[in-house]
Amino acid sequence: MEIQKMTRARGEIIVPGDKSISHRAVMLGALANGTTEIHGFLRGADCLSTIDCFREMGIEIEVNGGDVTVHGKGLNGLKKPEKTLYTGNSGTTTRLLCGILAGQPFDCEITGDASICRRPMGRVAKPLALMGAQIEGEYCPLKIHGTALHGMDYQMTVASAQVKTALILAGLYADGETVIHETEKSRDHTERMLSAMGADIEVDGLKITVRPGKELKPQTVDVPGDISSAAFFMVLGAIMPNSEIKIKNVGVNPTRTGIIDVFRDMGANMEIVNERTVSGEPVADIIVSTSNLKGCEIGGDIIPRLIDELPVIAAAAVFAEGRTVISGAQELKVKESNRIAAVVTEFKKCGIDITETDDGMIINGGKPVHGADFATRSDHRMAMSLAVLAQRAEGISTLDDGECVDVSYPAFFGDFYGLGK
Ligand code: SPQ
Repeated sequence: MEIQKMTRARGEIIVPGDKSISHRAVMLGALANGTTEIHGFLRGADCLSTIDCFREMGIEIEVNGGDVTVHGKGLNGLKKPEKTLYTGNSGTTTRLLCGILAGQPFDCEITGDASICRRPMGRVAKPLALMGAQIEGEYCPLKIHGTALHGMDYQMTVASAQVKTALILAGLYADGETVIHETEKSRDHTERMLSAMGADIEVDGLKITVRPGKELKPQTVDVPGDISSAAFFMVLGAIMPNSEIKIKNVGVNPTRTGIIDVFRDMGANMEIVNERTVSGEPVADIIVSTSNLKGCEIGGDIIPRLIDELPVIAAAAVFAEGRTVISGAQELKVKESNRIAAVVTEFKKCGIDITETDDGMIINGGKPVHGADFATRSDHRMAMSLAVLAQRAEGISTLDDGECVDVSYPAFFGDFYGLGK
């Protein structure tokens, strides 16, 4: 598809519900005793895969627009699925399910699409094995033999909310205390939601302690807008001339707001207003207008707080004066695509001065950019980042697969072009 060009981007927008919170609300709702109501649920392909998997395990789930009702059957209420659980393109579904399924009284299999089958699952299977889990395979399809689990004290080796959450969920089924030490603070939506549901969970900095034995109480969950989706409009508003975009009702949990910190560093014209707490999560409106961005250094413990936003932050860096260095972001290599190689290869097609490094990239910004025929690798975040980049590129740009945005933001192009009218 050809990317239509706009001359400016102005207006208000509400981005779809947070993907991470939507997944967790369905999963924890299924394990709670009673009915969980979810409002503002993200009806993207990934979260719908989570719903399908739980329906396959006997959980009744009603979907009515962004309102989802999950009829939870308690921690021991899942039934053995009759077929292989299919997680589509969703790493979150696959890895979090490993944690839940490891301690069930049945065996099952999980698999997903071609991208999921290339993503490492040993990172959850190995630490879960230390709790007694029996998971065959380091890549999908995985065979999970449900078994009794025991608690453990575990030092994580990778900054990953998915690995952490898989261990926390397994901890709900273990016969003793599970202590997890994170390397860096990653998104903590699971900890917040479990705590609201009455689970025995304590968080002390990078240390999380979970004890089994408590029933989960159902909740009403109001899902805020996803800051990872808001990021595309934050960058668009900053790089386009004569522009101002207000993104309403965005989740600003401090474990997710690395892009706000980076935007401050880059000198973006940005305001965070109407800050409040909804369903135990911080929420705000974000206003970004045309900015004279400058390059900056992005690395260290901020990386897990903006990992999914890095492709579009790289697009911002292209239009910033000076050099931007992104380091410590090797996790990008194991996402829906290798997002370091993907960004560098696609950006180079536009004449951008960008260099790949082992753990990130270096961009020398503020130079002319021309359009190109982009390969998205069917990675939703690449497609949306390239659409933003293309707005400031001279000439025509195309995407080989615009439909992959369905994974996290099915209405992306409508919302995007709406701001140019
Ligand atoms: O679910 P999936 O496919 O892994 O999605 C991505 C994304 O870009 O949408 C990553 F590719 O988000 C992850 C994120 O990178 C969602 C997530 C979560 O909900 O726990 C955590 C992050 O992954 P990780 O590996 O750092 O734990």
